[in-house]
Amino acid sequence: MTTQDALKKQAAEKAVEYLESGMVVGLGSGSTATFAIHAIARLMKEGKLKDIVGIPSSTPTEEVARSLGIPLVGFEEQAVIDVTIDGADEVDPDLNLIKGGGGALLREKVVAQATKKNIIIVDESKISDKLGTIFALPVEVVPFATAAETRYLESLGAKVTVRQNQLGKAFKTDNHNRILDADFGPMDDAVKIGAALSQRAGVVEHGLFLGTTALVIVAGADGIREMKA
Ligand code: ABF
Repeated sequence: MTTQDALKKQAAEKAVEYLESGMVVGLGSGSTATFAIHAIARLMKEGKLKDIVGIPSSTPTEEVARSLGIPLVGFEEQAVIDVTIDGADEVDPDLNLIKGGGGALLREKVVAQATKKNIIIVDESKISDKLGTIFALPVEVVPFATAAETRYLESLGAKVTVRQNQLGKAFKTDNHNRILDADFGPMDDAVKIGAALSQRAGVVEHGLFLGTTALVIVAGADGIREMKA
């Protein structure tokens, strides 16, 4: 296991301490969140967590959780999620996030908005002073609008890449949309960019998660620290 993976696992193990039996748990996406899913399954097996149901934020997460025997439900069965544990691509000092590196940002944001307490788990490489320093902003767009939104994002000052999959074809999200990775560089006004994108026809969702997070658990060389909203 790499050092970074060990740190991700440490953050995940810390986060699951916030779970209680009987909870509805939002299951995040990405490698860090996957460590948390394994930790939940282990606690269930040890009898330390009972009567947990999970709502997965992506099909890969659904597959992992199902393979580990975590009971899964949808929003048809549960309207409110008690705790969600998810990863992020970048975290600023105000606990604002860039998410979507794995392409799951729409379902992740739907899960986050239904959650009473959102917990983000990261290794220290994700921490920055200003969003956009580390990671380009993922923007989910309908396929029909790919070229139009590329030009729009460029007009806002971003360098735009249409995300491709391993086969060099356009990446498709769980919702059959495209992802534009918009590199704005360090953003002086993420709120303004988020607002512009949220009202833009053709943009389904963007990876700015502003004001949605209660706690960020950061695992680093000096140990684990918690950033609270
Ligand atoms: C997910 O966590 C995505 O939003 C984000 O891209 C990812 C980070 O991936 P990893 O934990 O593998 O670094 O929620």
